[in-house]
Amino acid sequence: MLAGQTVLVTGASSGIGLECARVLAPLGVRLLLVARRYERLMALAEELQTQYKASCFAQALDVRDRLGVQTWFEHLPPDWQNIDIVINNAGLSRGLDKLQDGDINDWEEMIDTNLKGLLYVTRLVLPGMIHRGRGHVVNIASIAGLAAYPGGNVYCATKAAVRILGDALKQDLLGTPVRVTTINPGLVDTEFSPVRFRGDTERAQQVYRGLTPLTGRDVAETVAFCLTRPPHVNIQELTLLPTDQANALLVHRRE
Ligand code: NDP
Ligand code: 8X3
Repeated sequence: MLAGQTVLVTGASSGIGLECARVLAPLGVRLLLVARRYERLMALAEELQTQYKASCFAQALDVRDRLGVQTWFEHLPPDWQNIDIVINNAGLSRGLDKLQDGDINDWEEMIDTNLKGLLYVTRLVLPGMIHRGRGHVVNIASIAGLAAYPGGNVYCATKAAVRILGDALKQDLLGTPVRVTTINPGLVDTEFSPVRFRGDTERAQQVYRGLTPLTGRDVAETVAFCLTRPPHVNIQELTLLPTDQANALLVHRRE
């Protein structure tokens, strides 16, 4: 069903994005892998080429760089230009400060990556999808966009924005075959927390203390499920959490 389709995965160098590539490679898709850490992308591409003979193209890209994203897209080799599926996954959080104590650089990094970067990429790939009559936009939002938690402020706002953008985009695309899916994961054990706490691994590990978090693969398999529904089925929004998590504020720790 997906064989031969070109899938763009943003933030493929780690965590959920990397696992999306691993889960989709055996399905015969062509993988366009982007993130800032090129060496990691190359290692992933080599792994998938060796293991599945997957067709992969890895490129360094900072989704915050509006001109860079435009130039990257315009210079894609012709056989990589027809993107059928985009997994807008690149994203991050920084800190857990109260808004009144927040670092505005952190806010800008989150807004520029999670929201503006997603918009830059999506704006470029959509016209081709509509023109070719085939496409699927998958946005990795978060349960942080369903309800805020203390110190989550700007990160939660970016994810709430991603959710409402998905809702808006579905309306704008109505009448086309292009599908839009928003995925809201709960706690996933990736580099997310080390990035949020800037390498403070002890603090990062506390996030998952006493519970079994989701893995990147759990989320990737959910993405693959959405992508492999028949063309008349659009999973509009899907929330998945660890069994020991009820929402962003309520977890059960077995300690
Ligand atoms: P990771 O930190 O493991 O992965 C984040 C990915 O985003 C990396 O590949 C990173 O690559 C990429 N990225 C970050 N900034 C940029 C940028 N400016 N340009 C391009 N790529 C970028 O975390 P996750 O896998 O957990 O995060 C993936 C998504 O899932 C994020 O949107 C996150 O908000 C969301 N999410 C995560 C949850 C969790 O608990 N882990 C729960 C709910 C949602 P590089 O640094 O090489 O650029
Ligand atoms: C990441 C999940 O709850 O740490 O989006 O914000 S949470």
